[in-house]
Amino acid sequence: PSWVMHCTERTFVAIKPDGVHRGLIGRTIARLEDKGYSLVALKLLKPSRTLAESHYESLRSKPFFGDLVSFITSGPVCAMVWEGKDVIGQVRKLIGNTDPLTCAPGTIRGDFGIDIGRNIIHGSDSISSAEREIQLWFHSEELVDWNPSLHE
Ligand code: 3AN
Repeated sequence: PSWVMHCTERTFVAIKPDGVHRGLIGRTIARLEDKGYSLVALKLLKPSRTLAESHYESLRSKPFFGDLVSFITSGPVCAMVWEGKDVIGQVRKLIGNTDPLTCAPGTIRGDFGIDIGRNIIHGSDSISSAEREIQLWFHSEELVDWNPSLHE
């Protein structure tokens, strides 16, 4: 179908250890599916320090960097790649601002959190970070193509 042709943008989403421990994987996936996005990769892992430090590379100089890396490596993370029209920007809207206290109700952080250091979920903030983060967290064979015939 013609609509499949538009669904080429991809973003990296991770439910952080706080979100996993609180049982928010299912509800988070449901929100992104309900919006109309397709899951193209999914795994649960406890990230290594190296992976966490690379992921948050741009925040290395921040005072909270050490705590952030300790936190993200402290337990299971549900790493995903989602695909669809404008998925990077739309997922950021569904997630809400960095500080859950400033998020609108209805957003994931707005509905489920109060702490900036425990803000449940990560979503890539640009095309370049999405590409970088997808490569960092996944091997290309782990990404599923929903419509392989288009690329034959
Ligand atoms: P976002 O996750 O909304 O893209 P970033 O990239 O600025 O926000 O920050 C990455 C992560 O760093 C946040 N999700 C949050 O866990 C943590 N973080 C950001 N700012 C602070 C802060 N002021 N204090 C503690 N942790 C922070």
